[in-house]
Amino acid sequence: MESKESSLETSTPNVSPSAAASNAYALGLTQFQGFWIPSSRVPTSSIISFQKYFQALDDDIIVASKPKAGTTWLKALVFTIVNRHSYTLSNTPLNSANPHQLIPFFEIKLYRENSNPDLCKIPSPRLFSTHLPYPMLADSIKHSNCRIIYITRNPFDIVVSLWHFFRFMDDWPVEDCFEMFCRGEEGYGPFWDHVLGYWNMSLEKPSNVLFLRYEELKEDPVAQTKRLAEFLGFPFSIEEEKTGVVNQIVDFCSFNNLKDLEVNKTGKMAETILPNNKLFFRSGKVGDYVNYLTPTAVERFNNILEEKLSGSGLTFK
Ligand code: PAP
Repeated sequence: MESKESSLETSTPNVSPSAAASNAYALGLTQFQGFWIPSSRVPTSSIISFQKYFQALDDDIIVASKPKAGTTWLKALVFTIVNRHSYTLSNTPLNSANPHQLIPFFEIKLYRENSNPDLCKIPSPRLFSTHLPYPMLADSIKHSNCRIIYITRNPFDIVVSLWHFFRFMDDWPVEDCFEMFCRGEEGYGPFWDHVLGYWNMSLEKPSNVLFLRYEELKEDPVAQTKRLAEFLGFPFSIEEEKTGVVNQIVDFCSFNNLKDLEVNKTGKMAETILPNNKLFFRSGKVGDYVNYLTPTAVERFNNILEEKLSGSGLTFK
């Protein structure tokens, strides 16, 4: 794989398709700036435009993740926390829009539709999202004081979630998806480089980058929602805590509540190739991978991960 630093200096797409492409998902990937980008849905030109034109503001909030790590859930929480004084839970736009429509992706939506969109009129704080790895973010983000919340998840559940998600294109074997992860050739992968980029920044700039895990959110959503609100600069008051506001937000953003909203049951986002929004809500469980991956496969990936993450202090249970 080429050096990420040097590839970032060029504005010319430097792409190469996956050599091992054997299914619709893999065929849509290209190697770009050191990572595998699903370029059939995310043209590299939109990434270049984002890197060139996006001007971060100090109060911007960016939700970052690898696909299937809990992005939709985190977006719902962030939107609700930040806008809780403007909307009640009964009139929040989340009742009629999928979280992805309220916190747009730089590369999948904003810079794909327009190479230099006018983002000045978005009310403060502006909420954005990205699946791009840290090295591929616009420099203005790295040099600003804006806040990034990164969510990750046990990679085995990510593999299984991703495999299910893309079965609408191709009924591919879960083993193929797993092998791609082992090679580091999945969308926005390698997994280890993606997660390490944000992990290291969360250590270096803890007031700018918050590192969250899907499993922690599942285990104690109330504590993690408070942590999130504090990091975002929208802490809950004692009064709010006493009157149950945190619990209400957690319940509203829960898997069971979001998945049953009409927009998420039957809605579809016009700008995507996805057949419906229901695909974003499958089972929402921790550890579902044991039903799909063999212990040998798990051990193999664990060994790869141990080597790739060694010395970083980052581990996955
Ligand atoms: P995306 O990157 O395509 O947006 P993302 O939202 O990151 O996907 O991940 C989807 C996973 O989060 C799905 O996991 P599963 O396949 O293992 O079930 C989805 O069910 C889960 N998910 C979505 N919303 C919630 C929620 N509110 N609480 C918990 N899990 C959720």
